[in-house]
Amino acid sequence: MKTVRLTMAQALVKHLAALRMEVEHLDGHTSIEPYCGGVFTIFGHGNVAGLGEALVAERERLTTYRAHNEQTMAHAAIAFSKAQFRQRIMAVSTSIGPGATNMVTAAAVAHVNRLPVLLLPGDVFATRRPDPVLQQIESFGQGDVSASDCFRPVTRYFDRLTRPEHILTALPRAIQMMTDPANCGPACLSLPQDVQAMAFDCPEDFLNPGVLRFRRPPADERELAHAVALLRSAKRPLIVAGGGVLYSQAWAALRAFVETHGVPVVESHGGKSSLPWDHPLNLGAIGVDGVSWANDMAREADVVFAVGTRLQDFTTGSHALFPQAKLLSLNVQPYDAGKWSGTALVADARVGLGQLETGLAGWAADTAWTARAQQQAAAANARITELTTNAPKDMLPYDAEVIGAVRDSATELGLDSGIRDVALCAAGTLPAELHKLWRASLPGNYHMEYGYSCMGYEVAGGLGVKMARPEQESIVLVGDGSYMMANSELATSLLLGQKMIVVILDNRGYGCIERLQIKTGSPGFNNMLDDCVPEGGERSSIDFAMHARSMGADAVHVKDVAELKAAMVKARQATRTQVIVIDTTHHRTTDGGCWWEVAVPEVSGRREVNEAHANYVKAQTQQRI
Ligand SMILES: Cc1ncc(C[n+]2csc(CCOP(=O)(O)OP(=O)(O)O)c2C)c(N)n1
Ligand SMILES: [Mg+2]
Repeated sequence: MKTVRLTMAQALVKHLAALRMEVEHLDGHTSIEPYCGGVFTIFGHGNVAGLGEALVAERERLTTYRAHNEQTMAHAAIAFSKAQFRQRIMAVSTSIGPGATNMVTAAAVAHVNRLPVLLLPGDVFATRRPDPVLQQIESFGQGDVSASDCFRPVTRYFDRLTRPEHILTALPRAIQMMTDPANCGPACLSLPQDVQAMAFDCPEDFLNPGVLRFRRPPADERELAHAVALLRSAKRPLIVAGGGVLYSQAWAALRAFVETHGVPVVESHGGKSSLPWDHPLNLGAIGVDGVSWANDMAREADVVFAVGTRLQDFTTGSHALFPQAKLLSLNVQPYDAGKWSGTALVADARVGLGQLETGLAGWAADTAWTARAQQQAAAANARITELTTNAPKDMLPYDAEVIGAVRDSATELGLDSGIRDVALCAAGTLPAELHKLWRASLPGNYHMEYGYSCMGYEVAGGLGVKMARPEQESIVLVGDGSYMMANSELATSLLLGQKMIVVILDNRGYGCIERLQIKTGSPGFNNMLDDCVPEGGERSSIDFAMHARSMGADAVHVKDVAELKAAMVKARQATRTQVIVIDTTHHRTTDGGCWWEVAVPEVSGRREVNEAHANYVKAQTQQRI
């Protein structure tokens, strides 16, 4: 066997640079692409000398990007992979200690959302010779614990490489996991700084890995037979499309299935854009953030066919939305397929939908059910136009109008927003409004991180989307609170020449949480900025446009929705990152969503809390248990 003398870091970087993936595109054609889209890194002690030396040597084959915060640069990497339906990744490298633990939240984001990212935190010396080094946490009771152990519960593969040749097993295992559709998630290879720099005899084969492919596991014959029997018994079936439809690129199979059998579709946050917004059988958003017409049909369905969804509480109304229905779950991951005593069909979504067809020949939903869904879907689109364009003028604009103006600004330029734009968000009032109201015509044009719903994902996520889909408009819609939590990758977007449009909705606080607080019986407290000024404090006055400008973006504060639309037209024509700020109200939202379980205190001196608790206990009786 031919070998070459390399440091562990050099072998790692050369392997990553050489990896190729067979990527499937939206139109179905495939091409061989670099698997790793680049490395985000902030250097410090623990990665600058070892990994840094290897990265600079390979910079022609594998690009290194500098960012401003470890958590958010990892968010950008995660968004990159989500926007490419998990087919490509980025790696993220940090120093030891705070650099590493800054990235733990991002690891959790990727873990919850089943998204691949290769995390490469630096670690303390394997030899322990200079201990304790700067930033070493020092456990009194466990000699082998370091800050990097925080990654264990939030990664799907964790390894600490204490010898250079460990890279030969650790890296292929991490990649195997990230390219396995069922187990896909974040991998963490923690790299002690001395080991990064140690040399070993690296087999040359390691530097020329084979082409990667996602596998598509078919269904088991017996599970398939049960699934067919269940669907054949259904008169009022409803498909819940989840993120798995997108990751499996099963949109054409889903469309064929629903059109053949007359089955209406509702979409989770993860699954939105599985069907075009104007498909006659697409009822739109289901659940807590759903629309009333979709939720009404969910309450009457006799079989809910969950395709590629984790069935989280926002989708199922904390399991109280469709307790009457029998559940069939098609999922590549048995953990998900087996949830809530449903009938499991473990398979790739696209393959599984295809396999069902033989057994379902001649079967269709009741014609009245299908017709009702079609009427609802048609009426829904008029309703959405109404909600997003015709708000009362006696108060500040609300999120729905902002969504309408952002969308319609494309029309002014003769563009189709549904095709052109990727709308991105993660937390606050906006996810519910976007879920209900955003119109996506192509898969992936709705990019919502609503697994971890991590404030601070937004601006960085917009950067990752632009890097993955340069031909599209990356539009970040973000609340003032989430923007304040993490915004520094705005500067990175300018540094890297990756244009995005950021629309900040400034309602002066944590609007959605205040509404939740009041709904659960408490007074508004500690959420809106004006309620949080102690004696001697100063009323908050953040100039978001000036803030964004200071980082290099073009930014304007618009006074109303008409100005917003005009600013959006200009922003679309610009080539560099644009920020538009608009004052909004948190007192107005669209309705339609179903109950969500939030625990209300059992005893309280407040009448409102007691009332909320009584309602809470009543709502719980509807839950599937
Ligand atoms: C990192 C993180 N911390 C806290 C929360 C809880 N949380 C969810 S939304 C929200 C407020 C968001 O405020 P803003 O972005 O201004 O949106 P608004 O609700 O005002 O529309 C908070 C505190 C969260 N989701 N993520
Ligand atoms: Mg706000």
